[in-house]
Amino acid sequence: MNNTVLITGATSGFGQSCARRFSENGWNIVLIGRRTDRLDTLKAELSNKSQVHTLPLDVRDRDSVTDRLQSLPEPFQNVDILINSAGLALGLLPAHQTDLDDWDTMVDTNIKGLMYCTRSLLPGMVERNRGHIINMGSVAASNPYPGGNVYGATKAFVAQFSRNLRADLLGTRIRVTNIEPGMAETEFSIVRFKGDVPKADSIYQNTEPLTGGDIAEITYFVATLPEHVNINSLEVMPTCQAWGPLAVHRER
Ligand code: NDP
Ligand code: 8X3
Repeated sequence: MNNTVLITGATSGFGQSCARRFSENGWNIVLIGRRTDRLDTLKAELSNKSQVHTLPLDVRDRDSVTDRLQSLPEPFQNVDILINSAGLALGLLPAHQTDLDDWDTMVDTNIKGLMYCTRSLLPGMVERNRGHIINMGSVAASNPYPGGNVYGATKAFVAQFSRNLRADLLGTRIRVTNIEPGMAETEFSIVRFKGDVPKADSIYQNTEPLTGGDIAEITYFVATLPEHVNINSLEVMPTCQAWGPLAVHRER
């Protein structure tokens, strides 16, 4: 029987690249995202290497997530790896100017959606004493920046939630990993800037950012280490990115 990986955010970016990477090795794959056309296209692409099940789903919908993830068809029922990649940043405005709806959307997706998916699949993993939760955190969890306000805070949640899961799961063979990427060129910035492609492109101009393929390779590595090896967190940046000095405001 093949191993099964369930990937949220599979219609773009890291999730889509992970689907391709796991498919290369014949894994059964469950693809989750809201854009049905993209799920169908990816399924068609991967179907010669993998058995693929598509699940058009909004991870913010607690009842649907619970219902659909707990009633997966054969041969996808026993999920070995959950990759929680669905997530987003919205805007870069300072906290006092931001749209409260954007904050809600980030909390509902990056925190609550990730919680719902994890909670739906964990009991089966514990019962089988086998599984791996891989969360897409971010360097934004521990590196504050102007306009990062709630986005970074949601990723700080992901970091602590990942560690706390490890504490709860001690004594089982279930692994938990938080992958924390820096700048990566996906649709992330197009979403952040609400469809303003030139603005999104300017973020990556004259740089060599991480790609979805880079993160998929790292995810596959983490997932296929021997079962007794748990990477707790893995922070990765493109070589062209590093930290700057702390900002100091000076009165004139
Ligand atoms: P993309 O925008 O390329 O992909 C985001 C994915 O999330 C899409 O497949 C989208 O699918 C899905 N998604 C968003 N909202 C929902 C929802 N409510 N329900 C279901 N699926 C949803 O971005 P990335 O691949 O770059 O981002 C993946 C993760 O990595 C995110 O959590 C992001 O915060 C994190 N990250 C990204 C970095 C970067 O620089 N790119 C760096 C560090 C972390 P659809 O719209 O079809 O629903
Ligand atoms: C995405 C990386 O630096 O834009 O999580 O927040 S950053």
